[in-house]
Amino acid sequence: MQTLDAIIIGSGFSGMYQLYSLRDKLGMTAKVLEAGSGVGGTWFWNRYPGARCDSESHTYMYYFSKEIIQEWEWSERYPQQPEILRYLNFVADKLKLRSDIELDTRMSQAHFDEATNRWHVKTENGKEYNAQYLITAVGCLSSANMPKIKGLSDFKGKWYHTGQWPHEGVDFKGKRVGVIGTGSTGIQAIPVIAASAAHLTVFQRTPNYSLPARNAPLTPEFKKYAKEHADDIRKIMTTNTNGHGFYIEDKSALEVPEDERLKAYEKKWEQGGFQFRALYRDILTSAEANETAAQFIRNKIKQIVKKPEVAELLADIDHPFAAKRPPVDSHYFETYNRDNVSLVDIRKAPIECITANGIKTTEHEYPLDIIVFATGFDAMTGSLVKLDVTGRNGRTLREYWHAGPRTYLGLQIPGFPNMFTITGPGSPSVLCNMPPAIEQHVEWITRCIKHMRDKGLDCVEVPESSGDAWQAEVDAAANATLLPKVKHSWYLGANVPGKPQVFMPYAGGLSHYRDICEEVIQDNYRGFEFHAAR
Ligand code: NA7
Repeated sequence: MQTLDAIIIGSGFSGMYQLYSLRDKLGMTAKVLEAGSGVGGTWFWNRYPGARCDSESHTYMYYFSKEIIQEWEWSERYPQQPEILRYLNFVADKLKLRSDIELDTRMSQAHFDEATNRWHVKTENGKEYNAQYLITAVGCLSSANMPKIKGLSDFKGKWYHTGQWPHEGVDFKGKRVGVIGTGSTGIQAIPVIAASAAHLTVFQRTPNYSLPARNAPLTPEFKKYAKEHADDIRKIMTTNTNGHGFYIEDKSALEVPEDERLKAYEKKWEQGGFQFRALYRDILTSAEANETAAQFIRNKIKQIVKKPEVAELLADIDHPFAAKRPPVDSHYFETYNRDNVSLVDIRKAPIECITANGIKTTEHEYPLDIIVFATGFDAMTGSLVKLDVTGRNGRTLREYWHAGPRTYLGLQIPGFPNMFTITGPGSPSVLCNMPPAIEQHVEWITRCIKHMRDKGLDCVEVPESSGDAWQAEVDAAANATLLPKVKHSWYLGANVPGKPQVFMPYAGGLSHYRDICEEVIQDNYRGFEFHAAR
């Protein structure tokens, strides 16, 4: 058994920065346990065709290191999966992290020992560790949601989930392909698959708004600008609602005349990306304001898609715009103008089963060679409850969260002392550009641990009352927006049958959340309880 100060689970953006912070800033001993055979987390697994980040590359990176900012160069406005993976490998080398990352090592069990205030951790490959701190860096969208559709084992063709894509890739040439799912992932993969498949059938349950990315190679001028203005860019990312590189305009969609508003939407549509959503402050809070954006996008879909019945199906969206995470696409709607692409409405005629030959809906059987499940993730809690973690009084996380997650600030869970959850439920991360949200969490945790070391404290935990009070804040923040209005959203856990429906992310905005976390520290870690070493 190896004795360490900290065990970190996962080597994506979070785990790598947490390792660097504890090891190199605080001089602690720490190890990252990583189930994959390489670093990168989400970007190690999600290798499906068209996989790309919908945050702009100059903001989808660490900002804690000036050297990394200066040395790394992105090639496109939105980074593709292979480039992000190269970036994370570059960081692992640059910060000399590899010696403390155990690859191909899946944690199988973690148990809190109340006598010593330490975690006892076991891995599937038989390693054992004893550590004061257990820090989960498992990502929010990393546990694949595989729908249980009758007959899958009878299917004679091949099938894949986008989040567990084979590293050798998949050849769609000459194949009849079916894609289930039209979330961000499906919307990215569909145009790329359509370009090589003989025929692509898209099975759509809920139509989706999507914004054009307008991806393009970055110009030398922009690359220079981003490096020279790194401090300004970081300031924007850390003082706005969503962690992106722009502010939300402080203007109501309803206070501008219609022609002016349409021109503004048109301009943002042409510019591409999430800035469309940032045009008016009330798009996510007023149904009326939201409808102005929603209607604009529905009209765009009908203009782009040439076959009226297909356009109608794609634009038949009844939830508010951006109340489900809006995808950003490259030629998604245009793809339906191809002769080799068809759209099936499984809201009207649901999938009955999978047969040996393909997918059978209540109306028709579609013969297929390959089925792609772009069906998303058991978001925010899935990867955490899968970990076999036992806290105080022998209580497991799965038991504790049976009715939905409870955390304090998304950072700690009542009854799980000395355990921190980077981007845990109750934090705003999934509503934001991730890297700045991750940096804030890692830095907060690092400060808390330093505080404990400075004061000779052995154990930090949160009482139930802190978890209850924070969940009330999470609910209130969500209810001030249109987000909980969507019944089938993964923010609520509604995409996974049987999952308790609790609004999971904190919707009060990243900068406000940062302020709360800072106030908590200034107020002597309000809501946390510390115990001195025995
Ligand atoms: P999402 O956004 O959860 O989308 C999943 C899609 O799959 C969505 O269209 C679902 O329809 C559909 N789905 C899920 N289960 C089924 C079943 N059983 N039958 C038919 N269709 C189904 O996941 P993504 O991977 O696209 O994106 C997740 C996040 O990853 C994204 O926001 C980015 O942050 C990165 P539904 O809408 O539930 O009717």
